[in-house]
Amino acid sequence: MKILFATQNQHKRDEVQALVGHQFNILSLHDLHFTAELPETHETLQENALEKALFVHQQFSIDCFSEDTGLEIDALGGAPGVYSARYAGAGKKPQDNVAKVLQELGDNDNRNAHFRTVICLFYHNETQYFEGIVNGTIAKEPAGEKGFGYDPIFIPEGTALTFAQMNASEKNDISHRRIAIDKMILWLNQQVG
Ligand code: ITT
Repeated sequence: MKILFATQNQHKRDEVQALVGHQFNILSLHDLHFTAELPETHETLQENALEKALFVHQQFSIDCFSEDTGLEIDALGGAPGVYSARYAGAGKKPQDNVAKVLQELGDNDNRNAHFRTVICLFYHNETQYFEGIVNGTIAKEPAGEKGFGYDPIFIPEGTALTFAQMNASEKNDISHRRIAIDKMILWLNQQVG
């Protein structure tokens, strides 16, 4: 089955293609030569995910899904959360976002955080949501070159490594995105029998 992933983030697309295996062919906006930035104007991950999926559905009139992800840090009252992409400004620069998190947290001992992904699937004119959460802590300094975004400072529970120190498959085994995608695939498989 072919399905369009409404994202401009190629890292996300690559992770999701690896997660779903050969059963699904994940088309990206890049494959369709559609380069417009997707709107994210709301205050919740769910609303933003819906907005992105609707925007793309209106362009192509085909089933698609989008996802919005936030890093939610307890000691920062859940920030950067829904504002994760632009936490340090409109430039959306990952290094600046990471630096801002470390600066805001300072020496705070409470470094508990989680990544939360909300997928919005537009399938046969109905909307479905799937959520994935992974708990962890924020490192004192960035470590690792792999992954993307906040991966160099996020240490998932049960490990001593940041996501950026893990291979793609190690991150994919336990990630927020993995949990949400598994739920979506289960649901899609139930629809097609
Ligand atoms: P689209 O909206 O086009 O999907 P985006 O990169 O803007 O792409 P988000 O708004 O969901 O996507 O991203 C929120 C921020 O969180 C952004 O800075 C990402 O780099 C970061 N992020 C998302 N998933 C992540 C992950 O698995 N690991 C680390 N950082 C992640």
